[in-house]
Amino acid sequence: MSTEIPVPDIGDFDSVEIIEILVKIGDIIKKNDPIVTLESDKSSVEVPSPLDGKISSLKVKIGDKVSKGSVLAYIENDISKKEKPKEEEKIKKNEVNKKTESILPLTEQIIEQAESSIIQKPKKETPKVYARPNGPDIDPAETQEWLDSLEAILKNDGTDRAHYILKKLIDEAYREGSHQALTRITPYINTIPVETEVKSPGDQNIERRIRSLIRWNAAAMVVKANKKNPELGGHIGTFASAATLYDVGMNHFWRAKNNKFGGDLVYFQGHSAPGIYARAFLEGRLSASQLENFRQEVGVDGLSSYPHPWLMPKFWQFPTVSMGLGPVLSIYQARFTKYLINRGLLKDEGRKIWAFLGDGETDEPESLGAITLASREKLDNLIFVINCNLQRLDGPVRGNGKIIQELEGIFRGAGWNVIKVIWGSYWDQLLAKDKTGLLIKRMNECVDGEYQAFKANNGSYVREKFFGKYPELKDLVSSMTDRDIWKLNRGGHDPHKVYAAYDEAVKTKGKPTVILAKTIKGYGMGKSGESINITHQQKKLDEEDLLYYRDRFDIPLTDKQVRNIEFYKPGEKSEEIKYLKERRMKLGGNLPERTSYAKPIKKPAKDIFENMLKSSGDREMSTTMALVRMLTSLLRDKNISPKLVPIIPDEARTFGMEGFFRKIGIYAHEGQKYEPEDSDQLSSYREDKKGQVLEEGITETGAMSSFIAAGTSYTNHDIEMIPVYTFYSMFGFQRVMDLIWAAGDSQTRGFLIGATSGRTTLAGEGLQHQDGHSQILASTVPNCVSYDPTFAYELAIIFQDGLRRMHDNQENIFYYLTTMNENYQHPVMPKDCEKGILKGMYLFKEFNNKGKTKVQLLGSGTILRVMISAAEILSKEYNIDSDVWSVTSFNELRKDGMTVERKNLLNPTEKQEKSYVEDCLSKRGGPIIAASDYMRTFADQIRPYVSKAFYSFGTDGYGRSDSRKNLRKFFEVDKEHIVTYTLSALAKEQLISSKYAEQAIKKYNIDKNKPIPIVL
Ligand SMILES: Cc1ncc(C[n+]2csc(CCOP(=O)(O)OP(=O)(O)O)c2C)c(N)n1
Ligand SMILES: [Mg+2]
Repeated sequence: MSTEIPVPDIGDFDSVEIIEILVKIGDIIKKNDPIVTLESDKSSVEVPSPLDGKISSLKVKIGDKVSKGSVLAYIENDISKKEKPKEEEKIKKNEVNKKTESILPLTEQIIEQAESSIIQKPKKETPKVYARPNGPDIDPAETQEWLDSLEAILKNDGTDRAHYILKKLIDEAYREGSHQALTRITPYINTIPVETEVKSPGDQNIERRIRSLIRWNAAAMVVKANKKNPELGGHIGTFASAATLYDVGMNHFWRAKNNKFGGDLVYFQGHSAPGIYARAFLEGRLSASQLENFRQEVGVDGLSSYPHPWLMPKFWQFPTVSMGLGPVLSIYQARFTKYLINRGLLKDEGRKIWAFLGDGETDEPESLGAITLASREKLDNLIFVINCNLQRLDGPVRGNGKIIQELEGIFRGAGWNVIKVIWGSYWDQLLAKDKTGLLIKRMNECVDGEYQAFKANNGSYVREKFFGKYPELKDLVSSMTDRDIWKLNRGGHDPHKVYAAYDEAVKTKGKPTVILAKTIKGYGMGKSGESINITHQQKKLDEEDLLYYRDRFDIPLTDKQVRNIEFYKPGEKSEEIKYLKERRMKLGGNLPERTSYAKPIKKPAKDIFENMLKSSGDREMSTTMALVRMLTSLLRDKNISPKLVPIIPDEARTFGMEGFFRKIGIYAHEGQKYEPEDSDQLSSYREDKKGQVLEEGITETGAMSSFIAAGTSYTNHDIEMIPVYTFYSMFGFQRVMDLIWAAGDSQTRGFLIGATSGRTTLAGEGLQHQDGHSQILASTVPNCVSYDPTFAYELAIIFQDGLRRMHDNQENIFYYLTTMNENYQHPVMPKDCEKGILKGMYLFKEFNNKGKTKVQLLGSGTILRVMISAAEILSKEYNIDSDVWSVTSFNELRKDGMTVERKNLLNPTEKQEKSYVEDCLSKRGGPIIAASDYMRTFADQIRPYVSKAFYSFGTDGYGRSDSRKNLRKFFEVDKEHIVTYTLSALAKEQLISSKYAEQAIKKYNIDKNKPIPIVL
């Protein structure tokens, strides 16, 4: 039986053109296979088949206009078994999967419920029975009594009183030792009760010795470098505070990548790098000479100041030192890992993403800005460790408050599992003796400024100032010496407490975990830097300080060796080295280590781009639309399609990308729990657990972090992916430049698309939206390759070459392409221009009229079209010939110019080479007039590399709202200004009389007295 395939509801559009027919008569197709592609003036979208079957007739051809209900084709769906699509088998299998999928959430829910009901293990000596908060009530009568009491209080004394009683009950529960978080902020004690702490299986003595050696070598590295050259700088105090936090992870938790396992990913706090190097030195991965050359990277095999994958590509994985970037990148890394798993591209091996951050670092909006995404997406593969040493660079983080409590409230409020590691084991006994809760009260009331001061002083100071406030507390420590009091340690320095916290974190299901570890900045540095305000910048230790440090950590060095600041590494057969290596071997290998075993993505079939190289005929479209068309075609390529990661921060409709929603789905880890209101429409909002689009919401920071996660997936997950992040060009580089810089450092591969770009193409949006400088900002990132194409074929050639370079050649570059929202016709690709497109310019058209006066017109992006119009006027009205050049990239031309110039200067006796731009222009007549929709600086970049007179025009100044025509007039990049300025330039070059320019000024009503737009 034949059934018609009509155009479904396509939203607000009527009479939409068919631009592609994707089936032939006789084709056997599956439900949802595309039949045709429709294109409105804003977007293109494929129409899927509503059922399986065989196409029996086609009712449309390319160029036809259709509306909702128009019949596209007929399909026979009672085809014989033999003819059924091969995929049928797979579909059947999928059906089974689908069922499992629908069961899974229920199972997960049950597990989740059961797990969340597991509460504090009862103290051994007094076993108690607890009602399961989410389970059945074990004593309904008792519950009813409590409820009746509450009701009576509410009735007789009102809500305030009821509130007071409830608060009292909770306080009492805490005082009695309940560790269930009943409030957003819990008392200032460890979250994990002593009784339930999981004990470390490690040999604590050896681990302490190893840690001490790492501490020493880390400090020595910084002191040595600064002795050599005080300019070099560095940090001792940060790692000193974090050593235990790293050591426990390295010895017991962080599994390396190897041929059996994908590896945990650890974002180290940037300026703790010396400690990470010091461990790698003991492991034999770095040499003493490399340590000697800490912070010396020019001409020697030195070590980067901070984690820089670009500079140490086999070692560092994540650039973290620009504060705030590590945390946000790690969140999106964790999400991207789940994305790959849910899409079936990556095995779920329970890998974890750990991020270390400073407490001061949490001031950065990037640090906390995405934490709700982590809980919303149930990222139980993510663990934050915040080193709360209470200090940042200048002084206390929250001198008048408590950073740990503040962060606890924020993270718990955001739905994270919060583990506070405040007090070390030496406090356990005191807390056990504190029957009245007075010690906890004192702990709660002290502020961080005081806690810092305690550790900057000594035991007797702590006795007086902390315990001394209450006689009962003074009594509590009366039998302890000052030395004993001084030994009362902080949780983050206690390997037992840290181990227990990490153990719980890795076992937590359904939510991310944050560990808030209290430490001491400059731990062990004594009077030279322990817990004092200048600790952060302490990079020199005098002899006395070094001797103290040696003694404090029992480093087996003589006084002379200490004076020489020697590194210490025990022999290969020593207990320490054997232990350390064995631990890492058990955990799968080295960490950090950057490798890639990804298979290159096969290049797409050539015909995928064929349509883009043809003329669009009468059809007008923007380059943003051309991009969407190209991506839609690429989604039909079986090699490329699964690897494409379209990333959009809530602007899919602006860019005409809403067709992707239905076609490839929006990634949503929970699938779609609702029927979207537009479900009957062709571009309905379809969320899917296997969805491909990363719809980020309004966060350029988040979208950029996803871009980096996807673009570095070739190293972090051994899978090459192709992120295409499309954004409003104004909210790209300008907004998230630091992340783009980090993308470069990370060796990210992918395409950044600055859509609706240029100062005058986004007419109505005004000053805050109109971008005239993103291309200039792009030029500052060394491994960013940027283009400002005008025509669809240019875009296709560039994109295709990008895939070749990043995936065939494995070059660690990324692209920035600007696309516009101005609709115009696209010509057929001129012959032999591919190389020029990629190099940055090619001859688009020659206007040969009388052969008398000539000018070289260079245009980029949308302004190339202005140059073409100006060339026509110059030819027709003034008999002036011109060569019109399409400049696809002033940035690439500049790179070539710089390189050639440098080579020539270094080889003065050799034959001097020509820059590419000079090669193009030197034999051609007349001055050069160059213009773009960006600031003049953009075109000015090639000025030094040409030998002709050069005039550049652009859109310097703030944007504003108006029509494109008026904006181009205002910025003086319309055809009238270009003609006038060209005539004037030719007069200046003595090639024509100046009267022509004067006449043009009058003819076009150009106001000579209008100020230059940079002041308006
Ligand atoms: C974006 C950014 N701003 C400023 C700095 C300079 N800086 C480096 S470390 C630091 C203080 C860090 O304090 P905290 O986060 O508490 O780390 P700690 O050293 O105490 O562990 C500052 C301001 C930076 N690295 N990045
Ligand atoms: Mg700090």
